[in-house]
Amino acid sequence: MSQNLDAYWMPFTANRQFKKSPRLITGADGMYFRDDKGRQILDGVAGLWCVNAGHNRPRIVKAIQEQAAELDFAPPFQMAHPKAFELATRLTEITPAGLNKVFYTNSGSESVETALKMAIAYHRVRGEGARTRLIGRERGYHGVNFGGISVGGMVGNRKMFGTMLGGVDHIRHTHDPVRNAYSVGQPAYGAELADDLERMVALHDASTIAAVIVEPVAGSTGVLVPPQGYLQRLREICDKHGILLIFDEVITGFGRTGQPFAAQTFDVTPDLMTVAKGLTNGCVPMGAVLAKQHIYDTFMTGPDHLIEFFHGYTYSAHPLACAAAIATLDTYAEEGLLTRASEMQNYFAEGLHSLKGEPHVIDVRNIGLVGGVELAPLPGEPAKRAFNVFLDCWEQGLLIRTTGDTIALSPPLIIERSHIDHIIATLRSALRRAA
Ligand code: PXG
Repeated sequence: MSQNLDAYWMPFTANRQFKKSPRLITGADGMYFRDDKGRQILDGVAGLWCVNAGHNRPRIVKAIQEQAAELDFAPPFQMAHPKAFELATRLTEITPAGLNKVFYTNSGSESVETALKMAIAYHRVRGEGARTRLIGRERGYHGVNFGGISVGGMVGNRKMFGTMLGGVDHIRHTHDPVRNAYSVGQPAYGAELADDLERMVALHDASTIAAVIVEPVAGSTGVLVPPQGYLQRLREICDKHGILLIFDEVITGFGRTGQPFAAQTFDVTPDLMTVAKGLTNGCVPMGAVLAKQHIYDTFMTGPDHLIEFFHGYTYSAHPLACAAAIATLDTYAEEGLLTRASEMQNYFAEGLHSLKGEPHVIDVRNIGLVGGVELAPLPGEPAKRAFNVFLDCWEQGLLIRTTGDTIALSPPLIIERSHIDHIIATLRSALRRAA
């Protein structure tokens, strides 16, 4: 390796381990990455839950190239370019009913900050300025900015960073291996865990609570599928108390669970919805917050010439991102990808659940084209066993993700049965080799 690896401080990475034995990706096509040794690596995680249509799709590549040559940048404040409107309209054609206003950001983390600020400001504008409290959930992941880690519930992402936002509380997570281990799809037990929001109301009073934010399927914490009835119950409690419900669909959006959005898969519509990742097929950074009409309307008061919502980013609605997103939506539509996970999920689930009984496996979880395989940790060394399986799979030409001791799979939605067979066989052999 002739390249100098010193200067780059890598994100969410074991830098020293990586720099001792680098894993360098140099190209990609369809279901595969190519590494610097010319090996083909099957992508079991759609990059990082984002490349839903597979890699280097020609229509998207062309759209980005043409856009770069035509309009490189347009200021998004008090200005706009046509594709920003075109994309917003296109998005609202596939989003859950009523989520028809689009605010652009550049990442999932920024979408989360935006949604939290929107929720607090919304209540203030309509005269309930005391509603500032934000409720997250234990084990939640909402990106890495201060709002997101405050409402988030993964201890490793929080413990280093001081006191974070005040006025935040958390409901319990839904992971219940005693009752729900090896559930296929939504687990049967745990709808009552949504009642924890009533506990928050009893403690803080609804009049102080702006919003509750959850991932419909928790991804980063190790694939936690919502128990049957849980999200419905959360929706009911929010409605009862005037609390906004925010779904963080950064990984569940754009077909991952079998419908365009998890809100549709589970038939529960939030008031605000955050997206990113699959919005541009991972090609250009972009995120968005989808809001209900009445939330937008609430802000549209006061003199015409005044800004209604003091928030936005230099790169909101960046022309390259808009072009990439429109071409991505075209690709999804042409190939039926936003519902393809519903066709593939049974085969995927069968493969995943066939890993029950393999060494170290203590649970298997799945929904759509998301899979979680939880391993018993090595005694005294949490996360190491799964990381070793990750390294073994990489050597065998398969990219997976691990978080703690859970292996997460979220392949591109163009996946074929033969790829699923290959993923499961590779994983099985790695598990059998694992210490
Ligand atoms: N919300 C959710 C639900 C996410 O999964 C973010 C927000 C933040 O998005 P950005 O674009 O700011 O990274 C995410 C990100 C993993 C993994 O391996 C998942 C994410 C990021 C990194 C790793 O599970 N999701």
